[in-house]
Amino acid sequence: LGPYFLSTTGRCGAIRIMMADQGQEWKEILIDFADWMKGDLKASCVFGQLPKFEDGGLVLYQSNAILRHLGRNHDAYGKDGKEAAHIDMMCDGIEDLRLKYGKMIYQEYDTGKDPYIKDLPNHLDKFEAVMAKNKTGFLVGDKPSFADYNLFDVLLNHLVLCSSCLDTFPSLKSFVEKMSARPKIKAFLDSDAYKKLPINGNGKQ
Ligand code: GTS
Repeated sequence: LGPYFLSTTGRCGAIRIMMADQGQEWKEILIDFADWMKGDLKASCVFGQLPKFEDGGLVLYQSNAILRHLGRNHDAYGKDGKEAAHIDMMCDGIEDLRLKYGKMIYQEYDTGKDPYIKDLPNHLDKFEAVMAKNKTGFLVGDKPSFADYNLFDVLLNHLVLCSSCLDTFPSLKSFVEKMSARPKIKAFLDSDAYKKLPINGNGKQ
């Protein structure tokens, strides 16, 4: 496995957390911004962006496609087509939140942070409802899917933005606590490899 990541947690957080929890070993190549700006790697990427992920002969771009690939390979994509469809749906909902978060961080942090935090419960309550309804501690089915790792990563980022953001969402709060306590995830979150990276490329969080 050989993912190329920009030197941030960014869109690679969920991929790393999932690989760690699934007991995978990977070699990662971190690209610092100065090297990225030289342009050669960017020009070689299908969509001109990282992450890039290599698994044997397979080369993949797009973080959600990479998560789906890991989901297929690690039995983390539901037990049947119906669960897989719901997992896809949840992943797309997480993507919508990730895009809103990225817009605030990269385009309007100074003026947009407070309104974003004020509006955040109107987004988190959707995930809370699904989590509470499923009752297993996961979004879909009774074990973690790639959407759970994706949600977990997004929630960790939001807890840095606003440490109280889950206080009114008991199912999400318990989900984060339980995911954080899974031994391989805990070891990864405690590692320098995780801690040394900023969440976002512009230093805002
Ligand atoms: N839809 C893409 C995905 O999900 O992989 C978006 C990828 C993306 O935004 N990549 C950023 C990038 O390459 C880095 S990160 O935000 O994922 O950390 N930025 C540099 C550039 O030149 O666009």
